[in-house]
Amino acid sequence: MNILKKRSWDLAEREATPESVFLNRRQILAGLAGSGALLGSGLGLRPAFAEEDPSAGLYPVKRNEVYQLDRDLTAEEIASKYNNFYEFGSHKQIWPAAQDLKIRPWTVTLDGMVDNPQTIDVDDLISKMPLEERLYRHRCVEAWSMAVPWSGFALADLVKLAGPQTGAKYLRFETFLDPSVASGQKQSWYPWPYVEGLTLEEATNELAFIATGVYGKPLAKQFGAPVRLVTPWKYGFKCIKSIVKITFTDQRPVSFWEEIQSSEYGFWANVNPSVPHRRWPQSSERVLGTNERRNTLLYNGYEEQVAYLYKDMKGELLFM
Ligand SMILES: Nc1nc2c(c(=O)[nH]1)N[C@H]1C(S)=C(S)[C@@H](COP(=O)(O)O)O[C@H]1N2
Ligand SMILES: [Mo]
Repeated sequence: MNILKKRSWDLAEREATPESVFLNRRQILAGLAGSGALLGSGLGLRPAFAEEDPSAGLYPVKRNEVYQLDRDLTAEEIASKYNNFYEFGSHKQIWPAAQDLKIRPWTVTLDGMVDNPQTIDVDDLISKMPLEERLYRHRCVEAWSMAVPWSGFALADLVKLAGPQTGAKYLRFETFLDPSVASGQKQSWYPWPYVEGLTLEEATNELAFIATGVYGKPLAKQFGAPVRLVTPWKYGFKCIKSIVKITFTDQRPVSFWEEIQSSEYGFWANVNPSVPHRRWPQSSERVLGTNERRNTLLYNGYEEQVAYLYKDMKGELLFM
């Protein structure tokens, strides 16, 4: 038989947020709720997305067309089943284990050198921010890559909410700590919780983004729900997941991987094809889904937006 099956990697960019599909699903769900045929009622209609997520109704959000890709988006099915999230295991198939993470209630604390220190409920935070969708490339230091439609808001808006004081130079991000849910955190040789850092200047660059959703829905847990950082010009490990705290400081934060192995992982972690990592040459990357090999681009293709940040830096290891 000749069945024409659409391969997952045929997903075209314009299908990233199949608005009609999601809207219809939402309408159907609303209809079901109204008719008493509730979710999880045994009809097998319980959606895999937005389970108990009060922000589900906010998505999909309008795409910001400024951010264009040079490749197809990675299919959701591929991107959501190949993740790094060491809290749930040191392999790529952590998505089932990550479903144990409770993402409500959830608060994010903004503290340190700020005028407006606060602990804010994640839904209050999301409702305050102008949400948009951005298509970004994502490049892991392990030399695989994908292209993903994030939803969320500019990190610069969150910086504004905090109100950094004079002298604040860095943002230090922290992931939740709960070994009873995240069994990886029982492995005491790792310096939990996961920590990452940016300079204030990087954090207010237009590309720096806080993702609250992906593929036109709230973030699935394995992507780092309910809030995660996205810095597409840096190696993926900078994109800290499931953030609970952001501290503004004058001290350069030591990140999780830097603490573990400072000869291999540094603070800056900007993508550069001509600076090999000890274990992975960085000149090319494997595209998830297609396994195509592509040449890696300086700053992951975002040189125009970010090169100025590093122009006058001498003696810094910018590319590890
Ligand atoms: N808290 C936390 N954040 C994390 C990680 C992690 O293990 N824990 N892994 C990082 C790495 S190495 C990568 S490549 C990206 C992977 O993001 P993805 O699973 O959404 O592709 O998340 C980053 N953020
Ligand atoms: Mo990574």
